[in-house]
Amino acid sequence: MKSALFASVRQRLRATVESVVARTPVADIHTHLYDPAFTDLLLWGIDELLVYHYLIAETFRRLELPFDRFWALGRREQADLVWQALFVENSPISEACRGVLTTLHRLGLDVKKRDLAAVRQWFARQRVADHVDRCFELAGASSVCMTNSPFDDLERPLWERGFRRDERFTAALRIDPLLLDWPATARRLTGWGWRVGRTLNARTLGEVRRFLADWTRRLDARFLMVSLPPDFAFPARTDTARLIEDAVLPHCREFNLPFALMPGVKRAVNPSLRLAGDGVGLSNLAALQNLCAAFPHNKFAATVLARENQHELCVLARKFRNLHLFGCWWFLNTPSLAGETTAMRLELLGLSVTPQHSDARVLDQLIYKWTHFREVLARVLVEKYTDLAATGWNPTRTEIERDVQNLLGGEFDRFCRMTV
Ligand code: RAT
Ligand code: ZN
Repeated sequence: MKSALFASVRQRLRATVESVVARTPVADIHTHLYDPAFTDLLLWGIDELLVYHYLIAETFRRLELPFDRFWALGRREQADLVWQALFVENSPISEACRGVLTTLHRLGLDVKKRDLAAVRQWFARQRVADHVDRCFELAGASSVCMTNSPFDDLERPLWERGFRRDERFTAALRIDPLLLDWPATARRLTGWGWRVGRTLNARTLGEVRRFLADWTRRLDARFLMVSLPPDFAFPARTDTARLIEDAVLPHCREFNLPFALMPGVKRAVNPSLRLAGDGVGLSNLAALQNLCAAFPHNKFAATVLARENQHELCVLARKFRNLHLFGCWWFLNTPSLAGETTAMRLELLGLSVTPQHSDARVLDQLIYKWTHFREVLARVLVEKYTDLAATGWNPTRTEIERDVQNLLGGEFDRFCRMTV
């Protein structure tokens, strides 16, 4: 009797949580999408979905074609090869494959026909402005944060010219080249008129801060970001550590902006795969701990790539209120790993995290990344609220709505606004 009663509590909670999680808009804090004003840089459509680098890596496992021959093909022919290898000759079970099908299905296309030509025809009839609205609506996204690099020759000119912003696309200032290859970046900055030198002396560091201030204002950046190799160390006698300490962190304090670190990526472990050739390594989180401890008046956001780092990362966030965890990044964005990572974070940190970002590179991917993650999140939350109900603490719908809003962007907003 008692357990029958409890099963019905659980069922009611499930219905509430699923409906709240499905309806709550998400502010997606990290994507590689662009404001439509960037025209061709905003990728969308079936061929872009198929040549996503996650799928390219999987396709090469099945091709005998030399890498160069693949890269010499046009995008449509590459997409044909991906479709043939991963969807026709094998069942599309992987998370990235399933994502294409979820996207098409939710757009109203009939995937069971396995008719790529018909899918292409449907996309050819779409207009980009309407398609942006539709993808946002189906993903339940209220805004997406772009990844904006002043060092990207394709996007820089538009920022310099100026354009009318679409408010749904917020900006983050990405500074990998600045922090990871100072000699080359110093040459580029000099070429653009900044008075920097190879040596990181006071004048150069001051000029880097002026550069950061200029681009923060130009982008109206919400935070600064860098991805880092697993062996990133701090403190250290490196250009990277010096630039962080004497340019990036003072800049972030001045503008009250978080600095987002993404450690764990081993770039180009197989360069033949190009963008698909990056790997993962176990990060030394002592660097992050040292930063949080040494700079209590800076705010750090972090997502770490290796599964094996996740527990230590949660414990670190328990110790430092100036550290905000976000996202199940890249190779962690699978239902099983996102599920375990999210459950662990909620168990150790409660609701003071941002459990996911989409990392979408193609507009349409917003649909599947959020459809899939909402399933994961609802599953985890049903467990957690059921555990609470077992104590007699019955979460109300209003409380559940508040919690989900916070997980899907509210907490990150609060972190951005807070002063430490
Ligand atoms: O997930 C990805 O698409 C990766 O290629 C990276 O872009 C990563 O998310 C990053 O921001 O460096
Ligand atoms: Zn990314």
